[in-house]
Amino acid sequence: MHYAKHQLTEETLFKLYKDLLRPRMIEEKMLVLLRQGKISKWFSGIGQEAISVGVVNALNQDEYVLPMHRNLGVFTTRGIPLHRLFAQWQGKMSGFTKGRDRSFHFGTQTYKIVGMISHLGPQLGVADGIALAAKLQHKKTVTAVFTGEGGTSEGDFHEALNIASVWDLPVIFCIENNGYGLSTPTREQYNCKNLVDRAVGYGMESYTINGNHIIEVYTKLKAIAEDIRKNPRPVLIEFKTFRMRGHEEASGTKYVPEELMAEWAKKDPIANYEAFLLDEGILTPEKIEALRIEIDGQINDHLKLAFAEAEVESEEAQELSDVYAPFGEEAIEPGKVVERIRLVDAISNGLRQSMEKHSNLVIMGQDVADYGGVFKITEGFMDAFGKERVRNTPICESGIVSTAMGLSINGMKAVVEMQFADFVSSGFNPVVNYLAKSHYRWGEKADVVIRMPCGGDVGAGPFHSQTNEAWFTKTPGLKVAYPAFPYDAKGLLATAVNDPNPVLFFEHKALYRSVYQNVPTDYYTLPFGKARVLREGTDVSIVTYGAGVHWALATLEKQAHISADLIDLRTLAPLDIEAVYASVEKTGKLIILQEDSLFGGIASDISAMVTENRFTCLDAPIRRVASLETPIPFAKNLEDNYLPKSRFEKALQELLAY
Ligand SMILES: Cc1ncc(C[n+]2csc(CCOP(=O)(O)OP(=O)(O)O)c2C)c(N)n1
Repeated sequence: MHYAKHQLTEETLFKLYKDLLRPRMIEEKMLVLLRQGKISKWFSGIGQEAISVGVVNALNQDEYVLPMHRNLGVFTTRGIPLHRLFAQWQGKMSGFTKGRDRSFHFGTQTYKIVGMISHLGPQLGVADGIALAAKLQHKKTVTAVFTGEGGTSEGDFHEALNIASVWDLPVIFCIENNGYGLSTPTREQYNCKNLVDRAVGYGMESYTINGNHIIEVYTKLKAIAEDIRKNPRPVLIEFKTFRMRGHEEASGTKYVPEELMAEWAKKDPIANYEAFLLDEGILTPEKIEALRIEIDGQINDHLKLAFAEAEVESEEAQELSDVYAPFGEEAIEPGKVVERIRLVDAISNGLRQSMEKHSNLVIMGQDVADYGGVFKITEGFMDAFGKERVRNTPICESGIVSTAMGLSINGMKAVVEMQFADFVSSGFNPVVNYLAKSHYRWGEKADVVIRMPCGGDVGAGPFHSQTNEAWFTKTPGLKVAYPAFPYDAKGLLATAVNDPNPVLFFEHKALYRSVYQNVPTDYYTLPFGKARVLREGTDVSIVTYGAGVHWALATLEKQAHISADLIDLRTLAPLDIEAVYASVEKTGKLIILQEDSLFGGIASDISAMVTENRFTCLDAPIRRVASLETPIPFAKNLEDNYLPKSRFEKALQELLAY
């Protein structure tokens, strides 16, 4: 490998060497500890250090970097105290995740590092969001994100690059092509010659860089970063390198041909650079020895600190309290002036007022800008708030949910409109794995609301009618709202936007234009976790939400003699189970009506909780009434039979007669 000084100062050349040596020496130590059984899993970046070190040195300290599992050099070059890294790997308290996640799965705002989740790909979209926030705030910064060549096969890679290109986001996408993804060689991973060739398809600039050559990595990245700061745009870089050890230490490298190993061993980024610095007289054997002793001393001192630290203690209350970011907002009372509007208007109105209140709020979704969204909720928003804050997105739910997370990390708020709730399945991974787990894992909020136009009775078939709230109520870390009335929808949406936690906000399409109410015109909020008792009675408790509320109301109107409590849950996570208990204590009978098919829905859990906690109050078995265990069908007769509204009245009468 040929090196030249490239007008770099001796100081810089020496710093780069020191930055390379530190992760190498830490790794060598870790491999010893691993053999001794003192640490668990280890993903080695030996031989790839020049990429992490070169990239981080080319960035400013206030610019975000999103590393993967082989980028120890990112963490050490950013100057994280080693004992905190060691504590993190040992699952100890002074790490970054209170023992809740392992290895490099953490972020830190102090060092502007956002670590990966295991699923690899979402990371790339998060970088888009961070860069978008920087661009909207007129910060002239770049964001660098890493992926292996294996990770480029994920849809998230395509989505993130496409978004960044369409939106001119200042992101440096760094592919570390190290020959293997676990045991899979590149020829089985992709079928193009070079991965950078894909940049053409995204309309993006690209570079191939020798990833084992620190001066090449550093000088090229520095020039690229400086240029992007002035002229924001994404760049794709393929670093050619090689993975010198197994995927993780236990899995070995039997499948890697020996010649390949030998060939790449000759290209070691540290040995070659060291030889160059020795030639140039910048290093001497004595200087190297002294530096090694210094780093070795640091590693040992910091290891001692980490080993001396006690194991984390498990405190149930503490664990539960960290699932959500703190949010104890006082409700803002509604004003006296009202107007009679539909559910769809109330949501639009509430969202508009949130946009006025929060200048850092961005709305993203398919066709939400000029077109106003397919349900017209954001009609006129683009004119009022501009195209930067009301953003049409390409069709890429996963990439956009990840982008929303990135906006939140970089100080903004996001509302994402799913065109139909059904399509959230294409963005499911970042919702349940990134947003939901972020605060519990590393204390980072996910200030994102996902609006979910949902529900059946609209003749729209299996892919435009689902009510999929149970996919999310199952997942700790998410909040779920499901209003049935305009008044609730407006106030709960305002709260959802204020809440720094991720909220799935369900809006029933069949109610959008059929339910009217007097709704206060001014801004107000309503608290989550508070059900509303709509009717009071003595003989039975009816618990429901969404369209179910209106079906139950219609039934009670028809059967005026029935004396029932009717409870509208309004939010499902948090769930106001106390309201249900209080009602059951009074009536002794409980029927739960849900639009979703029966198995695994919220009705089952409410039934279980009441059985476990209020069994002695019950005078009859609890009834659950729900849709059939089929996908939701299209034809009117089929859909009518699928939905539970025709079965509810009979079930209610049977329960009363019990
Ligand atoms: C969605 C998902 N699928 C599979 C895995 C298992 N897995 C973890 S890392 C990895 C290989 C990644 O290869 P590459 O992106 O090239 O990075 P490298 O490990 O080579 O640095 C695999 C298959 C995962 N973590 N997430």
